[in-house]
Amino acid sequence: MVLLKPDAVSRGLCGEVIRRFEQRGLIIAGMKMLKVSPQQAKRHYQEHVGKPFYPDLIDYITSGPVVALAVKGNQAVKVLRTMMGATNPVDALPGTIRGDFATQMENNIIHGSDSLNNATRELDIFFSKEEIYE
Ligand code: IDP
Repeated sequence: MVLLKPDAVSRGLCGEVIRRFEQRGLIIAGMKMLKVSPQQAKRHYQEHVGKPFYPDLIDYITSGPVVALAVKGNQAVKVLRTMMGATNPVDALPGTIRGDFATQMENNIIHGSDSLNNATRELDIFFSKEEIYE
């Protein structure tokens, strides 16, 4: 499950990021633009409740439209996480999405699930079953 975060949308980077996924051979099985509701944001980021950056994280992800993607492919979680680069863009290598397009942790362009279990949980927040295609 990928979210192109509000800064990716406002900076016009969605096409570039999706192009990289498709070029790599990953399959876009679902895609939609939406404004994340506070309820969705709290479910999505439940593991970060209580951390100092949590309020800003919720404010940010609900601040403007995002593009949600259901992506599949061979070892898709691992491949996507590698393509995304380190959470802190300062540490992200050139050639990764964050390494090429971001410098700030709070505006790091993209979310990608870190496990299949989390992908299933997160897909359920943003997609109905009918919105994901074989
Ligand atoms: P990930 O997005 O690489 O999976 P997580 O640890 O799940 O990283 O954190 C979720 C998001 O929360 C990050 O993408 C980043 O935007 C934000 N975040 C994580 N740690 C910090 C921090 O220490 N300060 C500010 N924002 C943070």
